[in-house]
Amino acid sequence: MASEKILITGANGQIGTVLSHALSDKFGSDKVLTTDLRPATNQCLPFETLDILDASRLEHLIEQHKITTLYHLAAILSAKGEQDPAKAWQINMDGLFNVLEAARKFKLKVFFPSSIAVFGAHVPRQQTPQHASLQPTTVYGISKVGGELWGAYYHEKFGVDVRSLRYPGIIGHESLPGGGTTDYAVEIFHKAISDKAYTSFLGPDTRLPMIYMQDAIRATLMLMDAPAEKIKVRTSYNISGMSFSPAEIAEAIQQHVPDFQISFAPDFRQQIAESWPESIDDSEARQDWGWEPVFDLESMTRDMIQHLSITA
Ligand code: NAD
Ligand code: AKB
Repeated sequence: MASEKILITGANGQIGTVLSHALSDKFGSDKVLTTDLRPATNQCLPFETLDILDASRLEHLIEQHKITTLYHLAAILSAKGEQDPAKAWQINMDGLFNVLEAARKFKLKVFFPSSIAVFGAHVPRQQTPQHASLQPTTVYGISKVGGELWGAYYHEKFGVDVRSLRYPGIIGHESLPGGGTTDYAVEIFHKAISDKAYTSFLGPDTRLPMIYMQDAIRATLMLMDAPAEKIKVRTSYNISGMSFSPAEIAEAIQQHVPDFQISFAPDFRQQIAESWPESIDDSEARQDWGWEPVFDLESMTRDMIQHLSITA
């Protein structure tokens, strides 16, 4: 869309830091307004402070900047959410309502990231299918199930073009994670470079679905670019990149850092991880809009080590 003007909430987080630059490369830096509760540290894009709970400021910014598309990334993630469930529920649900209501009023297109955290008991943990029972055990997962359903409702009842992906754990060298259960898979690289040792808060054999940042950003742009008739899932699409355990990623890192040592001290996040799938079936995203990941464990590890070694 030639006149597209984008607002990103939670733009200073792990994904927003990278997505905002990808969108600015695609549409031009004057077409992207980044917003967050906390001030920008290294953002060079236009920025406004925005608490997503402040609906009137959100609407003011949308009007002032003639926004057409909103990427709603502001949220509290799984591990942080368990430490303050009421706050996580408020930010994740009331924040999304403010976004959906603004989208209805101003006819915006919306991207809402969901998560593999929507799954819980009673699903196959290998190749978890798109359409499965959603009984999460974290407040984060419950908020994402609610968010998916509200997105589909706003699409159905009000014609709002809400699109969504169930991201796996995202690994990238550009930014640090913000309080999730999959954070270990980013931390491990930083510690491998700085200390040649890492203590994992998940046990050695805890497999989880993961995706490299480049693939996650590409999936997001592909989904948002796809013609509306190709979007058959209006709750949220499963997408997959790779699957591995802490022991397996440590072995992949040892190919590049031979004296790297891993130890294990599982904490409360172990239980969260055990409630999630080990791998994801993303065949509907592949069929509907041509999704295919590029990075596997080996190529992601090589790229992470290369980038982090340069900046170390
Ligand atoms: P993050 O924690 O790194 O960033 C979230 C950002 O939201 C932070 O910069 C924070 O300051 C901001 N924020 C928090 N409360 C806010 C409020 N009240 N108002 C405005 N901003 C507020 O998270 P992320 O990893 O970048 O995740 C972005 C989105 O993607 C979230 O919805 C998350 O659930 C989803 N997601 C992320 C992953 C992942 O592995 N990173 C996986 C699945 C889904
Ligand atoms: C988390 O661990 O909370 C996130 C996610 C998979 O949603 N990274």
